[in-house]
Amino acid sequence: MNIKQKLEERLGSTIGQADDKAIYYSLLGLTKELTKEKKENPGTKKVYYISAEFLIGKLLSNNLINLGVYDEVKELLEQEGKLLSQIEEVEPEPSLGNGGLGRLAACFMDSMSTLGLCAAGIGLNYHYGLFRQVLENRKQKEVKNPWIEQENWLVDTGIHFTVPFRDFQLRSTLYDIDVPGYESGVNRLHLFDVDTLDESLVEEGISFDKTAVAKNLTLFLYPDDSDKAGHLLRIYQQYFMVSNGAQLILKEMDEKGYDVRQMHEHVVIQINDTHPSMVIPEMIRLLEERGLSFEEAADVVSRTCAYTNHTILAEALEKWPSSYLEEVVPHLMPVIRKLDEKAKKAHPDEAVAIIDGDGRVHMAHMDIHYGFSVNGVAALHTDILKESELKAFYDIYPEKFNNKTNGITFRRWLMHCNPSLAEYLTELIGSGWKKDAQELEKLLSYEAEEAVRNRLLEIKADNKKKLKNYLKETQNVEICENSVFDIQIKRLHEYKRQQMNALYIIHKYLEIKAGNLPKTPVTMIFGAKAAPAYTLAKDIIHLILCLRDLIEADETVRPYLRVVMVENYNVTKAEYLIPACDISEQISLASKEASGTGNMKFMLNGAVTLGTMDGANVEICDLVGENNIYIFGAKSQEVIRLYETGSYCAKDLYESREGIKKLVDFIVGEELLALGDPESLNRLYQDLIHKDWFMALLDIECYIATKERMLSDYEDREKWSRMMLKNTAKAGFFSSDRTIAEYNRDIWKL
Ligand code: GL7
Repeated sequence: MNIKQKLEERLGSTIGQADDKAIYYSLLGLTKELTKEKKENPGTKKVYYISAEFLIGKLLSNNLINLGVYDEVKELLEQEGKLLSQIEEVEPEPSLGNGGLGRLAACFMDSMSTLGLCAAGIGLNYHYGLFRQVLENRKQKEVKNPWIEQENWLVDTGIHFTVPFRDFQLRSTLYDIDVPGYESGVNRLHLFDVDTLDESLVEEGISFDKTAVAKNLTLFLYPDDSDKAGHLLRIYQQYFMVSNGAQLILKEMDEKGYDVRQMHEHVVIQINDTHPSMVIPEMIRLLEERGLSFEEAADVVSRTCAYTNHTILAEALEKWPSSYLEEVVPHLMPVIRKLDEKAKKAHPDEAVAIIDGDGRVHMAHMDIHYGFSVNGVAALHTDILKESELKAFYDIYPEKFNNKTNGITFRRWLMHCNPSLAEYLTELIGSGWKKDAQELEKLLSYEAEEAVRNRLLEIKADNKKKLKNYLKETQNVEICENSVFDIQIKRLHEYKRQQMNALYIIHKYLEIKAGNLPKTPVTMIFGAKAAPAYTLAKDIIHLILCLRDLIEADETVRPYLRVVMVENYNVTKAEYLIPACDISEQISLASKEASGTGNMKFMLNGAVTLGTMDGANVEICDLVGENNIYIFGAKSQEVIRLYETGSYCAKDLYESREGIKKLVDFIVGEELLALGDPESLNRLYQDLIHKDWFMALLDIECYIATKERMLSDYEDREKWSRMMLKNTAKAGFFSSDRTIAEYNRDIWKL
């Protein structure tokens, strides 16, 4: 049977007669069936990538691409008057992740399958994700984000484990999502769930009884941890994830007849940030149950586990009070204490202790002592880990430290989200880039060809129109496709400095009011969720939405400047936004953004970066050269020095620079107070003057100047299109296939 026959058999009608929903569910079933026919990636050594989140996005198109039938299905549907992009609207986006860390895990799953590596992901099957963001009264409201409603990608494996806690135990069920590689074999994403989950526990918004663990364990990703019950719940989640993971690994080893004493020859456990760190003591505990001594178990686990650090922000480096661990997993504490004693004996330095003087367990420290590899996620980030943040560890274990600059899968972030660019590239340089992204460099030989550059501009213009239509349909906002699209989409955090971008908007608003009109209008687009308990982040959203409405109501400004906040920013929205972008905003305070991966997606799709020398921006700059990127602001060394000496003073800048004062004062000026919540705006205003922990005022002047220069360069279409071409051509390095090949070469050795 061919695909058409198979599809119509599932539909029980012709494609033409069926509605989008029926077609979607038939395609889902067919895709699962085609995936089953593929072979699993084989190997005698396997990597288990454990992660609290996998931000996988919708899967239909990507799986069709990887199975090699995307074009066939698309054409088939078109012959019957149907659009695949329309049909895909039916698919709910899985609520299994939140930020760059989760999206990275998803890109890695795609690349591990594609490279034919024997690998699996391990995580939790959240029912409601982080939350769905609703923008109401110029503020963010959180509601649950259900996605497992009908038939979906999850496959019930019928596999169960029992996970012990202090007062009770929980039975798990394992659900799998198949991950077909691009023209390659299949791996699995293993997601554990509890049988006793009770969705009715969630009242209005996202609040629920945090103590009813058997009923709430997999409801939400990162449940609110502003109180003790929240902290405990996160420990319950993490332990549930890793205990199931460890039991699954042992089960698979048993089935293959491997000796657990040789675990390191058959297994690598990649610990993605500190959320899965308890896998170390848990695996040791399980091996002790199987008769290994503590020393033997600790030794083999240390040769099996590798740790990736994704941030230097203290708040994200988990330190659990041992009293909390005693309350949830008392059976793990004896193991952790022994690990701590052993480490202290060899390395008495307080700075590298697992359990500190206050009885807190430093999860990252446990990972570094008892893992064989520690990697950062961009060159600058790894240097900062070695030279400052984790220097005490680097001095002890220099051989463990290595860098793996992040990457993105070009299947999703070019072939799927920007098919016209992908097709045009193939027309110019052949299709080799799909398997070897470095081949994109062949594009460089076309730089002088005006026709090629014009076609790149045309594709960009089409993508801008597509985004315009999408925003009109989904959010009822009308934007002008002929304006400059300036986009900042990422989690909302002070260090990412959306507040600095908001100050730019104020600057531009005042300029336009003063009669200095931009040649081409500018559309400032934001997409960001703020963590529910992060007050200042919510204040920043409020400021942006107030500015949006101020401008919207002002007929003298509106034709030249618009502000859009995309509601509930997620992977699907990113897939519309990124191909349409002109200016990619990557403006974190230098040293704070470990890598960033949005920066890579924008570059690949021909946007030009406006950024600081932070994270992977540094490597982008090296690749494209200073003439094809707009860099501004303090460098990481200077920022680190300012923190060390405590010499940054926002107030001095505010008081001494008239231009800065004018922008900051506008936040609590009468125009905005007439629209916004005075408490919220005031809090942000006070913070900027008295604290400004992430130094927005330090860089605001050069940020404004650089953006203005960029806008003026945008008018020179030849110059701009050369930059676009250069950015796409040089993006090959950022393929996650390259990243994963390096993980395998240096760490996993599969
Ligand atoms: C992050 C970093 O902030 C981000 O810069 C990096 O690209 C990503 C993947 O390595 O990891 N760390 C982190 O805690 N989150 C990230 O996105 C949530």
